[in-house]
Amino acid sequence: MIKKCIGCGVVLQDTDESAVGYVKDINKMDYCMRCFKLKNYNEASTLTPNYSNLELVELINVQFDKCVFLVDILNISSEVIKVFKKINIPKILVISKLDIIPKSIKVNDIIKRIRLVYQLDANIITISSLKSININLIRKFIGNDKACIAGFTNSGKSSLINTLVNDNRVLISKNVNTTLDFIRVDSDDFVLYDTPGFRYEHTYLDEKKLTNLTITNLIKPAIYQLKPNTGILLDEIVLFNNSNELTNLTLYTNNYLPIKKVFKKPDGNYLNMRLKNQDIVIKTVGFISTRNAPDLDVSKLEELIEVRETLFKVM
Ligand SMILES: Nc1nc2c(ncn2[C@@H]2O[C@H](COP(=O)(O)OP(=O)(O)OP(=O)(O)O)[C@@H](O)[C@H]2O)c(=O)[nH]1
Ligand SMILES: [Mg+2]
Repeated sequence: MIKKCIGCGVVLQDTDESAVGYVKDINKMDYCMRCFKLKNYNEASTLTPNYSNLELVELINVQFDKCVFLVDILNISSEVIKVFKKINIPKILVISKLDIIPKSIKVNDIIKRIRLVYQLDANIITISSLKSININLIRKFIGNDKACIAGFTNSGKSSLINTLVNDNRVLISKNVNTTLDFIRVDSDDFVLYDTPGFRYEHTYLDEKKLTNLTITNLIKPAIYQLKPNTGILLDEIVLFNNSNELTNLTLYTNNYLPIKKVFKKPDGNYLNMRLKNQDIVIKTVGFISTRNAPDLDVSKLEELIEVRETLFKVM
């Protein structure tokens, strides 16, 4: 009989130590070696799920009655919404990790803005698994149907499953690609499926060879008023105000990223932007709202950056 790892969903095997799903004793162990190390020693691995984004969409569309699709509040981008739009079974877009944004930001406004900015006609709700906010709305949506919890990697799918069943069933971690395969989770009320995360085409994590930039605490939006010909350095990303006006930037990003002011533009390639009430999304880092940036140079690879009409009312 096939036995699967209860942490990540891969098939367990006790024959090849270097292959996926290895356990010393298949009869006694429920976690593969990788999940055991991740769970007990927080040792990250570089394994990725064995499905392309397209394969995942196809499997979700044929195997399930309903799809709960998560995106964490700092990582909403056209790449994510494009995948959500490909799901053709009854679905709900769930904005997760609501607890990390300040209470002053009105949730209903965000939902309205998402609909408008991404031209979405879908059912959208906001949740926090950590603080158990709006979890009942998910229960109501699922009903008695065969539902899966899907979304990009690290969006909080497994955390939502554990909150829904009120038990630590599946492995969660701050790293990307924790869940590697589909996992059936039974509870008294329903059957749910955890799924491997969709992968971003290109991210800041790849750039930096990092496995996580997870934000688990409330972010404090950092507000910068840049004088003419000054800039900020966000880790390695430069935002430089070339104009002769003040430029306002509000950063909704990982608090761990070092931020420095710069008074001379560092050498490098820049994208020039003229922005008003727009957001610069930096994939897997968060986003920066601009009230007024008439001549802003932004460094770093083009694929990491996306500009959109602002989602949060600029503070
Ligand atoms: N603040 C906050 N953090 C959360 C919440 N839900 C999940 N997280 C954190 O987000 C990180 C990823 O959570 P997971 O549940 O493992 O995410 P996942 O979508 O299953 O990730 P993969 O399996 O890797 O695709 C962990 O550090 C969680 O603690 C939430 O509601 N609030
Ligand atoms: Mg997971």
